[in-house]
Amino acid sequence: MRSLSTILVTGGAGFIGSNFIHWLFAQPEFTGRVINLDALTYAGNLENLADIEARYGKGAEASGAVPRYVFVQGDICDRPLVERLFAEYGVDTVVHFAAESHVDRSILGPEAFVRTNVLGTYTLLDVARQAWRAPSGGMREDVLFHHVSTDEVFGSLGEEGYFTESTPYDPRSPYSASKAASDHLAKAYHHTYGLPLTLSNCSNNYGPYQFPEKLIPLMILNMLEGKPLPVYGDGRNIRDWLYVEDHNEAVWTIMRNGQSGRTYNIGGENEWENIRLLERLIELVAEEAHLDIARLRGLITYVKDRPGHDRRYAIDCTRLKTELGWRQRISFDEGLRKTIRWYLDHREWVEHVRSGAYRAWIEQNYARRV
Ligand code: NAD
Ligand code: TDX
Repeated sequence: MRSLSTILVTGGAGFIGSNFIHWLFAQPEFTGRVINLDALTYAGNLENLADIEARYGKGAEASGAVPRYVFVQGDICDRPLVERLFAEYGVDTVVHFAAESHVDRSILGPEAFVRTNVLGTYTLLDVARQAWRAPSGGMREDVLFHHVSTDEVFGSLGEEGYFTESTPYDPRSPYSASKAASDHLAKAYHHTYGLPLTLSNCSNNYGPYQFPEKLIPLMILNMLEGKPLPVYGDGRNIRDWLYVEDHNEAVWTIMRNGQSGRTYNIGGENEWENIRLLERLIELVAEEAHLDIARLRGLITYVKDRPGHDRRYAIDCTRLKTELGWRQRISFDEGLRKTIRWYLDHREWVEHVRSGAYRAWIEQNYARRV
């Protein structure tokens, strides 16, 4: 029986990780604690979790009580630090979100991707293997390492077909190659050492707290600011979009009920050509922000294509639906409207993450806690 009581969340200050921590604390069945290990790269922002810190962090609990939320600024490649966290807090679960995650950045500078995504994942797996040894010599059975991965490891589809859990890996960008390597290491630790492990490969996420370099927040903000809307190539590349809360519910479902050693695909069953998505987004932003639709359409600008740009991703998530009973809850229009409203209401957040000004905010609000 999995304990799921002291959960090391890596990358918990990023987009999906911070949404996961919010989502987890909102689940009545979760009574445990979260240790959030994040290096606070450009993509990590503690403002995302200010409410969680205030409610569950140090100082929120009656004196003497153990806080249910602990933030540690640090690098997943820092082995002594990771070992210390396992020992100090008695970590029984890892959910590993931390990564360099943006394809365009991986094309410009692959090294950080290899370091964090490959070496960092190896470090976490190896510390878990040592920390979770059972007295009998095997592995404890009440522990779990959940590795969060992407559909991009499967490569690029033509007009037909879907990625299933048995699709051969065929990564084509430095980002997806580094994620594929991390998946292989995670599976190897399960097969070789018996590390209790689940793994998920998810399609494109969108929602609050996403750094505005990814397609949907970038386009929303450029519309609000009257800037060009850059469409790569012919705009006909296809992605399968999923609201971030649906992803996180899937991750938690797998952590609770997934079979150790098994991989689960997570997807929106919601394929859109980039240009069609942008046209719909323009209609919704015009409505939500009361902007002139013709003016927004005039901002569409075709630009040079991304090198090696994968044509189509589409996920078959039948396994997750039939074996674990998960399903998507948020329709695309509903999710896009929520996302647009969130960016409209959080202009200061946008300013902070773009300028790095949130670092001053962190200095004022957090002591380095290691
Ligand atoms: P993100 O870039 O928004 O956040 C990554 C977080 O990891 C940041 O908080 C950053 O500070 C932290 N981090 C980076 N390097 C670190 C290091 N060396 N040590 C500790 N922390 C470090 O990413 P995201 O979009 O939230 O993605 C989270 C995970 O989900 C990634 O593993 C990604 O591959 C996967 N994923 C993302 C999507 C998507 O559409 N965004 C889809 C499928 C899978
Ligand atoms: O300005 C842009 N113009 C454009 O046409 C940007 C930023 C993107 N695009 C295109 C490229 C892709 O076809 O839009 C699509 C989506 O691009 P991204 O938001 O960069 O996402 P993608 O490359 O598909 O990867 C995302 O999904 C899988 C995440 O960034 C990954 O972390 C995740 O693993």
